[in-house]
Amino acid sequence: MSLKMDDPDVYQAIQSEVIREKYTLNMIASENYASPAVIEAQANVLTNKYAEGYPGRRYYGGCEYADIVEELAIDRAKKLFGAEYVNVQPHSGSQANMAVYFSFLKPGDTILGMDLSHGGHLSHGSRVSFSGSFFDSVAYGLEQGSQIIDFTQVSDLAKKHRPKIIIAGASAYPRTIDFEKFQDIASSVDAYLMADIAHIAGLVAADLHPSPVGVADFITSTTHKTLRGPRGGLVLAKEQYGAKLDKGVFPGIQGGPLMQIIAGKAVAFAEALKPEFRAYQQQVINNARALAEGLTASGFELVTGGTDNHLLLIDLTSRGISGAEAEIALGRAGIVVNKNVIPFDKKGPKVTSGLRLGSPALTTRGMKEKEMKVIADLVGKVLEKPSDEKNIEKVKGIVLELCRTFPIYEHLEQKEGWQPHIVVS
Ligand code: DSN
Repeated sequence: MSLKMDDPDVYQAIQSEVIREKYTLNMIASENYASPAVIEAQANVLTNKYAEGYPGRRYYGGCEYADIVEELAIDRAKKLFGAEYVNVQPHSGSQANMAVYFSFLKPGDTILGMDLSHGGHLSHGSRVSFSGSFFDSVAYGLEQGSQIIDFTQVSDLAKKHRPKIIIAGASAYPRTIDFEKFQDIASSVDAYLMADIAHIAGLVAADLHPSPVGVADFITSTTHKTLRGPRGGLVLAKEQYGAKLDKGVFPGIQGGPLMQIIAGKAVAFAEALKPEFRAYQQQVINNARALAEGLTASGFELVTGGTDNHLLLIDLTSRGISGAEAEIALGRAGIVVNKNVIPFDKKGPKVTSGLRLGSPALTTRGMKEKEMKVIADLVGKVLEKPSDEKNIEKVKGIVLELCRTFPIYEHLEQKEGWQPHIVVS
């Protein structure tokens, strides 16, 4: 019995994904390579188990081992972040945010979050998300010149609109976020503060970015970005909010928790408690800086001029190429990135004037500053002549060499008996 025999179509698609991940450079800032232990923890019989409720107070029998798994995840997350209360059940970052809003706000209340087009997230109040349709959302942005968060605007909007909650956090912001400043503003208008640390959770856990724990009322996150765990969500808070948040997650917005994912979270939190994790996060930052320096040396303009964290944004406005075109050209060379709007972008989200690049996944492969300089140079070469196939093939050769020198998931590649959809030359 095996997936390969029972369902060769799904098996082949998964194997092709293994090949794609092994032989391309993943520079998507929100992605990473979870460890074999995290992946194993998610692929097992825990997927069978209904465990609605919380450890020791479930609505189903047979939850004794589910309880152990969830308690391990909660205890480890508390230790990792120094948090009083943790909920590991949200299926995603958006659902972690939804759980906070629905626990403490009423439909029609005002929320103040970062503008999606300035680096915020859909669930921070965008009109196309539940956050912008259930709530009256107001958005703050970045200062035009420095492209850093405009705290004068945050404060002015808070005073004018008296939001019930202010959201600090971003999906595409390359600089340190001053949570204390946000808290001062939230306190001044009697609003809750929610810090969404989905992108920077690994840096926060490693003490390499100021932590909002003990500052913000609620902290939400995903577990799969810099934190390098399974795909999922997380809520941290002060103990006083615990009972309401527990109800807000279940039965408020979710049914049964995904126990196999919670097992993966427990494993990832234990990994993040090891000293090697801090060294990894330091290298993530060093690599993002090296990448920024390399790109600047190749003549690229970067939003804010550089980075303090794991990601950077290239402003392509002066290069005569859109983010969408650049993403496709780089993809053909085996460099996987995503187009991204930049602050005050004149192009829409399907075209964009920017690219978002991150270092977490490449750093997991063991790459360091030297490789970042080489990769910055390759990005420059592709975007110099995005339609020159010969040039792209040449770059692809160097990309493959880098991937072979810094291998990943060696144990997952099936060398015989199947045909990959992706041909590696
Ligand atoms: N889609 C994620 C990102 O790429 O940043 C945020 O949810």
